[in-house]
Amino acid sequence: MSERTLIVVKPDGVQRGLAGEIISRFERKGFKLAGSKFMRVSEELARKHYQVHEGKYFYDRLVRYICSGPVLAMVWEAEGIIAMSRKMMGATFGYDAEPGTIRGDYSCSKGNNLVHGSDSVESAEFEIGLWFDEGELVSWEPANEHWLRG
Ligand code: DAT
Ligand code: MG
Repeated sequence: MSERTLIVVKPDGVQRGLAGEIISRFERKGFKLAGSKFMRVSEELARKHYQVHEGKYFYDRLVRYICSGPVLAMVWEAEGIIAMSRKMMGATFGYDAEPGTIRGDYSCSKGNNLVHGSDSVESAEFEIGLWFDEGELVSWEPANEHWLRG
């Protein structure tokens, strides 16, 4: 069963010119892009996106950070993508993340950790619905599908 996840290159990732690198890692892994948009995040969207963190001491800072510059929001698709993409992103704080992961290779910060990825099927469904209209998502068959799966 194919699974979808929301991946967002956060403002620091965009400003540091790492959007292409992040796309490239997911593309080379064999994930399928289902949608993308370069956008500014409204405070309303940020607050909903991070609603599970409401009340925590870093919630307001988190909302300010995600709204602080443009982001690249994407939906990627593959069987098991949520667990795989979380591994590829690395631990939450850049200074904890293992080398070889996106955060481990490019971030030594706590909060400026370059990338967001949904962490469960439920959060992926909620987040994709929040960030994308169904009409913005594309269903397609990559020509190399046969070589990637099985
Ligand atoms: P992740 O982004 O790995 O899913 P999360 O959902 O627990 O991590 O938290 C969302 C973001 O909030 C995370 O990318 C960085 C920030 N954050 C999490 N815990 C924090 C803390 N204890 N202090 C400061 N920022 C924190
Ligand atoms: Mg999270």
